[in-house]
Amino acid sequence: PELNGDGAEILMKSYACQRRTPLKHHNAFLTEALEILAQNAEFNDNEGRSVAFRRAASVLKALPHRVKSMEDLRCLPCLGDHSQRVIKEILEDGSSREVESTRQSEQFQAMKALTGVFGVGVRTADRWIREGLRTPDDLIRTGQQLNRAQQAGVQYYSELQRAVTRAEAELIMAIVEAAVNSVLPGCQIQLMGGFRRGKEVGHDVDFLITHPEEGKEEGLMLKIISWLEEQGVLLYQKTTRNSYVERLDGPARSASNMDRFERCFSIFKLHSSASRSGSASTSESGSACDSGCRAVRVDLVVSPFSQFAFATLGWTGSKLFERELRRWAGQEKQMTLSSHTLYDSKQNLYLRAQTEEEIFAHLGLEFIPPSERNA
Ligand code: DGT
Ligand code: MG
Repeated sequence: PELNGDGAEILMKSYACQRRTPLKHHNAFLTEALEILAQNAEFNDNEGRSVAFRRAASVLKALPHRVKSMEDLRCLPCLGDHSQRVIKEILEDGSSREVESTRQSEQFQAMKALTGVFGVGVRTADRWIREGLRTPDDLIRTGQQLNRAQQAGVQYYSELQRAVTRAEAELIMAIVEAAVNSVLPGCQIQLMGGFRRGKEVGHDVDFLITHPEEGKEEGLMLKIISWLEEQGVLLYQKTTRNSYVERLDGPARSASNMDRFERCFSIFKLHSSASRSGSASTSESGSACDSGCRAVRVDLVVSPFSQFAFATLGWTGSKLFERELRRWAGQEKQMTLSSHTLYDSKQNLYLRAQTEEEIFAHLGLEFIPPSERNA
């Protein structure tokens, strides 16, 4: 087994949901490289390869020390031949040729720029690149057909590229609280995603909303959105309706792993001055984002109270941690975990939970707090 600097044994579990992964770790010089290759595999629609690199990176994030030699990797799980080759090259030469040439390739950079547009996925970006387009400017210049989300994505591109700070997230929290409290008192509102895991910046701000009286949350999203629109807060919004039905014979094998909550993908408008001074200002209406204004991606999710613990666990992330939880549930426990429920296929029943702790217990896992789910 692997020994750390003090000669103590490190037992690295193989599922990320069995490990504690802090936000700050000792191996960013390796994990950033592996994550470039993971991202490139995603751009090539190769999910298996992408997950392999992400799992390898995640193991290094959980190590309590900096990797100095290949010896340090003995007995660690999830490090395939390819990842080991990359790590070896970085340890010996300071960088990996494959990683650097990927990073610099025109294809990779164009995919990064185009999938960086809100509303644009890998397939669309790939089609555009084959047509010779490279940047969001190219989309405007050539008059590409864009859907409503993509139009907003192009319009607010540079704003949405800027990282969202925790101060901005808290400002948005205050606005969301004002909206929710004025349309339905007594709701619970939780900051989710990276900010719940302790990140100081994010690419968006995620919120989960529920009401302790089951059923009261029905129709809530539309009311929240109307309130925000009246206040002139929204630059863009698209709301999807709740379509979750609990089936007696267990969860449907859905082709998509998107959850079926009432959900709103939106772009909020903040006034830059307010965003700097930390005070909310929502008085001005209108939907243009002028020079004194900041555009921020915000995701709102409404969950029935009975599913709140599952939704909380499902929307905290990280994405790899979520993926590993589901894999653990399926492969090790014959259970199906979603952001709505946990179904036990051996007993043919849904396992209820009111807290995240209860869900980890049902899964036979030690509880990992949000700040250590940065897998
Ligand atoms: P960020 O925003 O880039 O700083 O990082 P995160 O971790 O906040 O990532 P984000 O905002 O894409 O997603 C927040 C968490 O919510 C993510 O860790 C996993 C989960 N999540 C996002 N979208 C979906 C979805 O469609 N279904 C489910 N089940 N979970 C999702
Ligand atoms: Mg987020």
